[in-house]
Amino acid sequence: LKTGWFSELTDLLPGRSFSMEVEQVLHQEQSKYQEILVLKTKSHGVVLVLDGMIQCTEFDEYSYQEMISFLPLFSHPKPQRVLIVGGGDGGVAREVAKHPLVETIDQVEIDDRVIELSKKYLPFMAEGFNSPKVNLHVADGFKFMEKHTQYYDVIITDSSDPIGPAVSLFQKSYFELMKRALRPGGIVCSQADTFWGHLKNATSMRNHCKAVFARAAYATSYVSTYPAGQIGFALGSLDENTDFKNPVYQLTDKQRKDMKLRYYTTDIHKAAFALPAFVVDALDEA
Ligand code: AAT
Repeated sequence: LKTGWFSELTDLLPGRSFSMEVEQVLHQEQSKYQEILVLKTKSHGVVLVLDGMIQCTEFDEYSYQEMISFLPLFSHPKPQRVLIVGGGDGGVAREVAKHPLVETIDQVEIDDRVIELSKKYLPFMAEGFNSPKVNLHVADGFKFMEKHTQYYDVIITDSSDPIGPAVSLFQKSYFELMKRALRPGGIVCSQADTFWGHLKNATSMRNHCKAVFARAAYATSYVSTYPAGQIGFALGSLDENTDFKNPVYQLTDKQRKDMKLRYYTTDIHKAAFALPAFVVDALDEA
């Protein structure tokens, strides 16, 4: 390896690696839950890395934060109470707070060090925490879910990968807890890995939704700095009339510009459910 480069080397991605040239290591520590690394890179601005995996880069973070937020929010007719699990950088809170019908946002992040470091080094994302709609809880998302019943309209799980503290958020029992925490008509959306090489994880997340909810779907997006440049989302709805492919709100160009959206459009929303043949077949068979 060239010196001065960060390489994503983890057991989750055997035999391959994505690298970026580092200008400065802004911060490095072992928190109670994970190894946190904040880098200033030549090509991607500030980058947050947890346990060796890239969580977000200044260059393309909006592609992920907007999609994980607006795929579920624009599929729900009245998303007033939203819960975000994970998302310690504040980027998803920033997006969710833009939705005019959202009244309250609870967020439960396990690691307060991610929150504090994001406020310091990723203020363009952590600005999400400044919204008066946001109530931040530092706790385990799985345990938080056990304590809530029939309360939320939308639950967004912006979790790190299924290793370390996030493992429980990929289990079927977590989807059952989310179902209980939703009001009638509620919708969930979870980070669901890439179908390139991790097809089993992707189908398993969609299957949890299918087993637990009246409607389930898998959507995809491009995120240039995530493994294989692609990440999926598992969506579930308590309402059997939910048609994820056709959002209940279609944004005009003016509306999306007013909301400062840089990735999400109504066309991108619809297209997110068009999947490659091998993925369609794997989901059919799963
Ligand atoms: N916004 C994109 C960044 C993330 S961060 C994921 C967050 O989930 C981290 O801050 C981590 O501390 C938090 N987290 C992990 N486990 C739990 C848990 N059990 N309860 C609450 N929060 C948790 C997502 C990046 C996706 C990467 C894709 N490769």
